[in-house]
Amino acid sequence: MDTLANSYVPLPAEALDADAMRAAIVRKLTYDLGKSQAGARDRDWFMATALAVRDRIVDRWLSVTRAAYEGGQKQVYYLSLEFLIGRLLRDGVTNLGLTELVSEALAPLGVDFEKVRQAEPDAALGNGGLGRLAACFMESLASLAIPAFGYGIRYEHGLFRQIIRDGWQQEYPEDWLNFGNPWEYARPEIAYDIGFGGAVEAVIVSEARMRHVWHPAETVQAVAYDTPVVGWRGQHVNTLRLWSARAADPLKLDAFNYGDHVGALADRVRQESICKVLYPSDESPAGQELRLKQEYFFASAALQDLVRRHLRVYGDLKSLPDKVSIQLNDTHPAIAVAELMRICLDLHGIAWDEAWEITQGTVSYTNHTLLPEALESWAVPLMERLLPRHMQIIYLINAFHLDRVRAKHPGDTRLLSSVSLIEEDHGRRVRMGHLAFVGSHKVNGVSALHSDLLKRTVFKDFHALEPGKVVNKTNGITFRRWLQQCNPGLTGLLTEAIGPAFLDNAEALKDLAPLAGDAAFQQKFLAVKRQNKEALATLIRSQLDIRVDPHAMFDVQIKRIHEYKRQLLNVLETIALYDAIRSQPTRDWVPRVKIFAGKAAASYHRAKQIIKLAHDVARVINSDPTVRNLLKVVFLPNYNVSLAEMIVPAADLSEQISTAGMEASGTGNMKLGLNGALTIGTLDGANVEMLEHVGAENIFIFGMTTEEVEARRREGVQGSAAIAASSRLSEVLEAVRSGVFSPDDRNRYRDLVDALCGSDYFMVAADFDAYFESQRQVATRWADQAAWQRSAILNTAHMGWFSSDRTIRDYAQEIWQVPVRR
Ligand code: 26V
Repeated sequence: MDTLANSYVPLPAEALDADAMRAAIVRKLTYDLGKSQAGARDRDWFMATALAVRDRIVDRWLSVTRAAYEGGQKQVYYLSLEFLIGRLLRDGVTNLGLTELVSEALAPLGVDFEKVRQAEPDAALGNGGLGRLAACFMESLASLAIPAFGYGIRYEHGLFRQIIRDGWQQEYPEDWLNFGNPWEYARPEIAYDIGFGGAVEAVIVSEARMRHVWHPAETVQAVAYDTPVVGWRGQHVNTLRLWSARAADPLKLDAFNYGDHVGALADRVRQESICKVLYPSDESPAGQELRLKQEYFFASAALQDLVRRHLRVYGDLKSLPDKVSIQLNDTHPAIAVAELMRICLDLHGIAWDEAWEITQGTVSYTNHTLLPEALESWAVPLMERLLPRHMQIIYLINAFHLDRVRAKHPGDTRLLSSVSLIEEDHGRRVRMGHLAFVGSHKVNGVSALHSDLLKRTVFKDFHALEPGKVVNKTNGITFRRWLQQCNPGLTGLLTEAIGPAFLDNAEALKDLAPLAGDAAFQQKFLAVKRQNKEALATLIRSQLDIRVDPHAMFDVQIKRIHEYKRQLLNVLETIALYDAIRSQPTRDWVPRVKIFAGKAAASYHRAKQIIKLAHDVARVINSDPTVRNLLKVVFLPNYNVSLAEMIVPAADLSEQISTAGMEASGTGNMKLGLNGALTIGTLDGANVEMLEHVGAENIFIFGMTTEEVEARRREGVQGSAAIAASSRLSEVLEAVRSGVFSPDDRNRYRDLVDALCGSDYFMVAADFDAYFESQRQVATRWADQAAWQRSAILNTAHMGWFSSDRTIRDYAQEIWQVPVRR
């Protein structure tokens, strides 16, 4: 089935005319915003431009949405507690093909599109990789014309704003909605009641049948806010539907009339707090009740919405698995399994077995981490109090599930307790990963290694019971944002060199490979990179008042700060290099700028300490005259999608140095590789597949493998062993420990160094020498610029497979069974 044929709506001629666009923008400014041109600021022009662009999306949006129902197409629903979207203006404008037109429309008004673009606040409704993946997937779903909805929460405050004071991270609230959001349509009429607490009544329907009625103690309304998501070339538009909480009873009028003005509002404030802030997902176990409320709130709203839509067209729920696919982005929406069962059983009177078939046939689950401390579970008493009917259903799911296991493996109590949905050891808890697993027809990991590890570790017993259920879907990134939009220079060069086919088919980037050794092309490739580096250097200068040389190697590590990602390893290597430069200042050192950016979870002290160390080291190195311009250290504050879009095109070296076995995939690795950075990395996550695609001579792989890490941990080898064996590392750690970089507080890093001497859980000491050595090979390659440029070009050429279009096609084919154009 060609999903495009019946949905194509050409842009009206007026939409392609710069004068008409200008008039539209001015109309928006005047009549929607009530501003004069003279008084308009960049932010106002942004709003007016976004509203005018939005108008050009709506007709298609409405028509393709209608066509999907009428054509009986299967719908994909992507349930995610996070969507790390960033800005949307350039996304919409690029995909509609209006980039030049909008610039032309604005120029005669004396308005610079670039400034307008930058006035848009980032929608930071996510923590990191998981949320950004959801945003890339939404864009690819639309580009592939797969009818889909994203469901999530419209947080009033996204991820905190990071401010660095005296080297320490501080968190401030993010107010992305302060000046309004031009992309969203509020749908106050699309609202669902979400219940919490209360009791369950068992009603006898007949001798053979019992019906359960949940009487919640409290209900909150979920109200829809829709954002159109326009695909590449503007042919298809999907919906991102985010839910906001609205108190069912906004004001207790009697209390108000008695003069209790605050009390009259208290319930409302409490209920509406559900969508106030994004939880930092990489913070220790979410024991918080509010987090569970968020999870149920959005999962229930999504299910009520999609069930209502399905019933309107098909009349009953039997056909749900044929017409609907629900993808759970991690376990955060896993309660959807119990909620869909409840809807089938209690609201539609469907018998258990059929309800289970419908649920399993519809739902699938993506796992994004193996870290045991990151696997979600909820205390049974909390679940019983907040979601009493769901708890009953989970017990029943578990009972049937364990019956099946017992029938296959009688007497195997170890197996039973391992696969039980209820953990009995540390107080009774519901294991959300287990619930998601049993409620799904497919479970996937996000890179080949990660999926294999899923089968070997967390889901080992499940995998043995149901081989074939765990599959791999290696992550990808949308090339529209991460190449075309963020790197127009490179996009232009590529188009000139290999033609525009790669814009529609990422694999066509391969055509670049024959040019990798071409000296003239290398010069052009280098020139683009240089220009991007100059832009970043300007940003660094304006933000930090540090001058960096665009001719130096830009060595970049940008991601959440976490011990397993090993920014500490990078900082320690920086110190070692500093020592080496100081002891031989006249050697032919390769000039480098070490660039860091990333946020630490607010309560993660060790991660904040690492940020502080990076700043302490930066201060010492950047002010040491013997180092001159050979080494600079820069920490750019408040890492977000927009900052990534500045750094990624300017990077020469991409640091992907996580402890093997700990990074499920990584996606920054792909973004940086696509933009011509060489990777230095471990055999972890999708680095493994990057190695296969770019070839061993174009990537720097070092360090212990997953198996070696496991063995070393099992044997309990201490970090002190590695330190004793390395005079270089010993010196570095002695300097850190003794306060060379923290003269104001000489004990600041004592515990940090002690942890490395002890268990060295993340193998920082164990991998140090291998990493240092690999970095010297990087420098050697850099010294041969022709060889470096060749590798850089081949990285871009071989990154096509990492397009999220490929990932989404794989999901469509193997998990969702929806047709997709090739
Ligand atoms: C959660 C937690 C919670 C407890 C403390 C430690 C910790 C560390 C990490 C996490 C992240 C959980 C989920 C997540 O964000 N995974 C990321 O998903 C990306 C998209 O699949 C993937 O590229 C990253 O490798 C993976 O970390």
